[in-house]
Amino acid sequence: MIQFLKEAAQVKPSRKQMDWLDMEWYAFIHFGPNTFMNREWGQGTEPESVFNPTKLNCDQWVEAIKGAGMKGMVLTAKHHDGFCLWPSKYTEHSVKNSPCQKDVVKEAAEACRRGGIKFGFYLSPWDRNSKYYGTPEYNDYFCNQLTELLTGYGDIFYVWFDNACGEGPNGKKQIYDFPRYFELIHKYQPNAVIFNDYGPDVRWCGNEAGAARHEEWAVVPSELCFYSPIQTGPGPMAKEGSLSYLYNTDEELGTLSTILYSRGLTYTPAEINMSIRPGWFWHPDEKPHSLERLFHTYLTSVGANACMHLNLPPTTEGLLDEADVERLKELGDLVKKEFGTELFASVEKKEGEPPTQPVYTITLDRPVKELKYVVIKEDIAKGQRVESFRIVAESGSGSQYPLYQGTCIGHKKICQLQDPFALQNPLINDSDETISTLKVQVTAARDEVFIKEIKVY
Ligand code: FUL
Repeated sequence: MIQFLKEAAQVKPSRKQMDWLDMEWYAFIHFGPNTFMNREWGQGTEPESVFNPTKLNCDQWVEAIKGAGMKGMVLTAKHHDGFCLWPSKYTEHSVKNSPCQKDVVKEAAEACRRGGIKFGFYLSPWDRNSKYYGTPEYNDYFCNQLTELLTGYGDIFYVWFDNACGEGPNGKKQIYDFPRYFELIHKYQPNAVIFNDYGPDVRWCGNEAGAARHEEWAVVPSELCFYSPIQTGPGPMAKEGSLSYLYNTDEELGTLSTILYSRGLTYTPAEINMSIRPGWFWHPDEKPHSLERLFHTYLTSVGANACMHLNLPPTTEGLLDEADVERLKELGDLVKKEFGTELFASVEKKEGEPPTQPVYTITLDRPVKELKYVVIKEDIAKGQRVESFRIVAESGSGSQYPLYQGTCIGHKKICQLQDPFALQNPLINDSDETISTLKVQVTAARDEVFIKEIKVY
């Protein structure tokens, strides 16, 4: 068991995964014929003429995204309807035969470049329009399109595959050649991370509601389904990688030793994705979600060892909806307000503690009456190790109060001191007491702990 944990602690992220985690949050843009048909999934039979954004302006998208502090954008270059937002040489079902006549991928990539944010794309393998779908030729078709996108639009930070494998024309099913797709990405855009539900670089959190789990580990069991052309049931995307999960896997995955020695563990952090409004595509009768809900998702994604991928669907004009822009601004402003100014404090590691149970003392420059957040980062370049920790406050008079009890940390843990998982904090409601010192005590870890940063807000 101890050996197993030590091996789990050795599983490390790649440089590109670390760069991606540092981005923390970025936008999704769902745009295409569905926008004009008021649909979520097109059938592939929509005439190209429906795609007619009258005021397309990708700079407006970027301005809103950047203004909120997000670091990138991922555009649906092709959704399940097979319509290409760029003038692909390999199909007639694209912008080139629409009244729009613009290469929307190019417009978006260039706007990102101008605005200083990163650009990536979503390319749906499920194509309800292509006549090749359901035949081996489809993989050639798909690779040709993928190559166009990988080679024609500058640096790509992210290739996002929706793993859906539905029926094509005449109920045809397709076997996707993912290893071949991945090879192309590695060849043309070696710094791009790949999302394909189960990895290889980023995995799905298992729902589209923006709901993260209390414990989201980046080290999860690799599974055969990673490179299998047809996925069967949930893989590690829907799992948290916690010790109890890894340990109780007999039924689903086999014994612990089978996992470790035949399938191994992999560093595959989660993405929490959701749309700012109910649909992925824009619908005139929908409204954005509440600020509370979006901020909660921010805390439990960016602040829980994952990234947040927030969809902002342009309207039929080709602009982001003003209501979404306004809500996004509120969200960005709230993030800046809550995390813009940290409290001055010094952090010291106590000598003599066991390497798996270090204690960090945080001394505030001046005592405060209220604390909102403690933000902790592990040095994940060395692996993810902390299993559990607690935060204790010391008042000016020397009394100790439990503030928070947490599980994993990883890239970044935002401990919200009033969240439902926190223990009651008597200091917050007590007008006489002040906090001068905090202790972060790691209570269990898989191996020696390396904390990179602790900040207090
Ligand atoms: C899903 C798709 O079916 C939805 O339409 C959307 O694109 C979402 C992000 O992925 O699997």
